[in-house]
Amino acid sequence: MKKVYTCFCTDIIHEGHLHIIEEAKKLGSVVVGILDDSQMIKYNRFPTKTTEERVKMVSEIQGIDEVIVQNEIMYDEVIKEIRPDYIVHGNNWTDPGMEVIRENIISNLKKYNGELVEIPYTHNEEIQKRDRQMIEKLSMPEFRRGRLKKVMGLLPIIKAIEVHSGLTGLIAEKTIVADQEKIDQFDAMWISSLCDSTEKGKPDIELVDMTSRFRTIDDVMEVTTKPIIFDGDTGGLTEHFVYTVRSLERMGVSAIIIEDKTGLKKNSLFGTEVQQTQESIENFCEKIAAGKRTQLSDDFMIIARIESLILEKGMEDALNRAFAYRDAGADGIMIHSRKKDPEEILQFCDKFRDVDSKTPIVVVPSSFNTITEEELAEHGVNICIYANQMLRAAFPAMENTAKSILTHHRAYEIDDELMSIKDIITLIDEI
Ligand code: SPV
Ligand code: MG
Repeated sequence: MKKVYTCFCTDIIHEGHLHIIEEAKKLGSVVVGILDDSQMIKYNRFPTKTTEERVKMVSEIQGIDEVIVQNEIMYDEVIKEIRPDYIVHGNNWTDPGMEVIRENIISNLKKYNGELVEIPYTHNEEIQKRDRQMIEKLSMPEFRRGRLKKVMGLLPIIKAIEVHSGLTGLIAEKTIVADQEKIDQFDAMWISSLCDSTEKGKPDIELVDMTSRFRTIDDVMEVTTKPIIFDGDTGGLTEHFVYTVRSLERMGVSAIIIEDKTGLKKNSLFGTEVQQTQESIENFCEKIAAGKRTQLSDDFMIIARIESLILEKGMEDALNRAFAYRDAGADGIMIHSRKKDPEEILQFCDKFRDVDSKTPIVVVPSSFNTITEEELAEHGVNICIYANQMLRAAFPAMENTAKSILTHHRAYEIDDELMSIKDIITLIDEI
C-alpha cells in the first residue's frame, strides 16, 4: 500500500480539509501531520488551539491511519522520516512564503521519485467565511492580549517592530521573508511614544494625550492580529496609571512598558544631554504595584523600564532597581542604553540572569544595533524591540520626494522611486 502524507495548519476542520483527506485516501494509507505551535506562528496562523487539541481534532476524522506532529515548517525532516509516496496539498499556494514550501516539498520528493499531488482548493462561501473567522478571531481582545505571553513560551526571542498607523500595522502583520531554510515574520508590535508623537508632529514629552495614543492603538488593531506592546512613557500619576492599565487590557493590548522617570520626560536617546530625573525606587514600585492590583486579566503585563544606564547611574543601580521592580510585581523588565557598544546591556543581562532565570528581559537595540537577536537570546533577552525604524525609513523617503517635486516642478523625476499607482490602489483589500 502506498503511503500518503498531508500536513494541516489549521484550528478548524471544514469541507475543504475533508476533501483533501478523501482525495488522499484514494492514493493509499494516509498520515496527517499537525504543524507544531512554534511553526504555526511563523506561518501567520497563530493557533487558538494547542498542538494536542489539534492532534485530537484531526484524529477524529474517519479514515486516517496516523496523526503525527510536524516539528518544522520545511518538509526535510518529515519526508526523511516517513518517505511518503505522495504528498497531498491544496493548490492554494498564494500566501507569502507558501511558494518556498512548495519548492521545498518538490525538491525533497525528487530524491526518491515521490510525487506532490495538488488538489484544487475547495472555494465556497462557507469555507471562505470560516477561514476568515479563524484569522479574525485572533484580533479579538481576549485572544490578542494573551498572545504575547504564549509566544514568549514558544520562541527563543520575540521580535517586535514599531507601528504608528493602520498602514505600518499592516506591514508588521504581513511582512514575511522566506527562503529554502526558513520563513520568518515579526511576532509583535511596539507603539512607540517617540514615533506616535513624531507622526503627529509633536515632541516626545508625554504631550500627546492618552486619548490620542489610544486612537493610534485602535487604528492598528482594526487591521492586525499580532500582540501589541504599548510604550506608556512614565505611566503618569499613579492615580491615572491605573485607569490606563484597565483601558489597555480591555482593548486587548498585551503589555505596557513604563519607565522610571519623573517630571518632564524627554526621549532616552538624549541621555544626559537634557535634564531628566529618575523616579525613586519606592515611588516607582508603588506605581507598578498599583497597576498590578488594578489589572483584571491574568495575561496583561506591566513591564518596568530602567533608565539607570541612560542616566549614567551605573550598573549596580540598574540591577538594584530591576530586582526591586520585579519584587513589586513587574511582569518583566526593560533595560535601556544609548551606547553603540552592546557591552553594558549584555553585562546587565548576564548579572540579572545569574540571580533570576525567569523574569522576561526586554531590550531596544536602537543605538547598539550591531547585535543580533540570536546573541541577545543567548544572554537571556526575551523581547527585542525595533523601536523607531519604520518611521525613520519613511521620513527621508517622503522628504526626498517633496524636494524632487519642488525642484522639478513636476513629479516625473521621482516616479521611478515610488510605488506604482496600480500597486497603491490595490494595496488594501476590501472585505
Ligand atoms: C520609544 O520608542 O518611544 C522609546 C524607546 O521609548 S527610545 O526612543 O529609545 O527611548
Ligand atoms: Mg518612548
